[in-house]
Amino acid sequence: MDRIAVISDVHGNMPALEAVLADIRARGIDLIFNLGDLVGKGARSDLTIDCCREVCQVILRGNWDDAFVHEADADAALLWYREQIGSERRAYLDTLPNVHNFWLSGMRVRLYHASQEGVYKRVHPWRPPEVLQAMFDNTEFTGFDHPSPDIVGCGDIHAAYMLPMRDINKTAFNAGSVGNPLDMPLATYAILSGHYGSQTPGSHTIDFVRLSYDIDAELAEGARIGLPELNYYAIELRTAEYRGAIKRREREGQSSS
Ligand SMILES: [Mn+2]
Repeated sequence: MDRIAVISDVHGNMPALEAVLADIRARGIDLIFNLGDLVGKGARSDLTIDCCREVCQVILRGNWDDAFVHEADADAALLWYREQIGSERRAYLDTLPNVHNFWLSGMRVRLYHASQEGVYKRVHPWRPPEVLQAMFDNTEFTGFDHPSPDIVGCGDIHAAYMLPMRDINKTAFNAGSVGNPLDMPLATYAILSGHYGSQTPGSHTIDFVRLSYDIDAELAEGARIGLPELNYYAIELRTAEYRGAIKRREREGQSSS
């Protein structure tokens, strides 16, 4: 059996990435596929890009990677992150592909960052069946050169899941987030096993790994280099609550007082 580590949404958090890579190495896994969002939020987008380029065989484009390259209306935080990575890494981010298709024990697997519609089109697992089933569609974004997959793997929402869809006999999974998990404050990734590249039916597995890592070290690095919105970032890492929800609560608290 071959094993593939599927990592996503590292978001510049090097202590989390190092914990995940150490775990992957300890298991003897040497295929690592990355579903994008290498950058933004965390302290070291620059080092994260360099490290992932070295260790990942596949790196897909995420919405933050795309915004780092193409967002014309950049706010102060985005400009700070862009400055950190410099022009060569920014040009590299613009080379990242949308999808990766492969066979695993007779199953067609497709990986992408967020959904079949693009990096900015989010799908949560509580959406209606027709929305979830559309995750397997071929679109302009996925291309039309491979048939509809049996298994789709994505990231983007920073929350791991596995979702069998009995009506269509397909499975979607979300690899969770390495560096900015919003389901529980542990660095998360997925492991696929099966015969990589084989069209012969056989067994496969989809597993999830949750790891504690040095959150204090990441926040200390953020403080040292003046990371934007460090206070919100600290709450996200320690409690897994999204900063958008925290800000909304703060606004509501102000308006009611
Ligand atoms: Mn993300």
